[in-house]
Amino acid sequence: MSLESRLKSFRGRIEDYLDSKLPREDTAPERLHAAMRYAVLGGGKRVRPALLYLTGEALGVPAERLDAPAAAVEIIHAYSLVHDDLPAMDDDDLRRGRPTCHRAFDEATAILAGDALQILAFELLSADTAMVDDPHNRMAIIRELASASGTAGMAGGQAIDLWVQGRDPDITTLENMHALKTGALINASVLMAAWSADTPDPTVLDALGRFGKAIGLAFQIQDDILDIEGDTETLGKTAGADSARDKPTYPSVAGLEQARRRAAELCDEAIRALSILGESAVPLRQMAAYIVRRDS
Ligand code: GRG
Repeated sequence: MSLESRLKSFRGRIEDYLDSKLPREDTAPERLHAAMRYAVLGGGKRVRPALLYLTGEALGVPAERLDAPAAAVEIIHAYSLVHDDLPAMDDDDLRRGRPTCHRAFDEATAILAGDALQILAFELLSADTAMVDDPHNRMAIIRELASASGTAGMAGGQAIDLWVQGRDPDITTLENMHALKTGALINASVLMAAWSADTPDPTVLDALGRFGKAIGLAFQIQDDILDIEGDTETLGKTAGADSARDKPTYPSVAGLEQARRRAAELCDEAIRALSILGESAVPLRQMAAYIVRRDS
């Protein structure tokens, strides 16, 4: 099966699962539920769930075990986009080709929807009965997502993002910010799948950790490149928003050519890290290449 067909089938799977787990908008509080569903459903590439399913597939983990972890990481991602778009943060009007959550609803509802989504992700991970049996593995899955979302991950990266605005950071600071803000959740997607195996092998965990870190950083560098080269319609969000806000990005600090070189280098590094998995990791290697050649 081609990578495109796999991605399409994972997208369908996670879409149905998310739809079944999000609170219905005909139950109270209806407006909050509607905002949560609006933020999660009907858009997005679903890269993090796809990475999680592909990693699981490479390790022979049944897909049913991966549904709750895949949904949890996508729900955390959706919450981060809702909060990132708020007037107090990036103040964006367009996300996934339609008005941002606070524009479609209102600011207070968007803040609350983000908060409730964050909690829902952890509720799913603590309650799902199809996940890996061993409670130690389940705790590791919860820990991966929690630490990737907190100050050692996404929230920490966002704090650096706010701090660097109007400053002139060096490339090390910028890479650290990207690794935390975006890379940590992508890495967690890979590691949550690895912890879903019956007996996770420390060597495989280490290799997948190196893979996840490299593609996580590459993903954000490509995002920075697309902010310059992409168009609003294909991206589904405002192209050029970073430059308009005078936000330091990989290309603005290191130049476009160096940004492209670094993304390609990280893609190679990611692919090399998978050597111990042999043939079973071919789709994951294709995914690494997709991440640096994507146009949205
Ligand atoms: C308030 C505690 C607290 C935390 C907020 C807002 C926030 C933390 C973090 C923001 C992190 C963020 C939005 C990073 C950008 C990541 C990124 C590249 C998003 C776009 O991801 P895609 O391309 O989007 O996968 P789709 O729409 O395809 O899902």
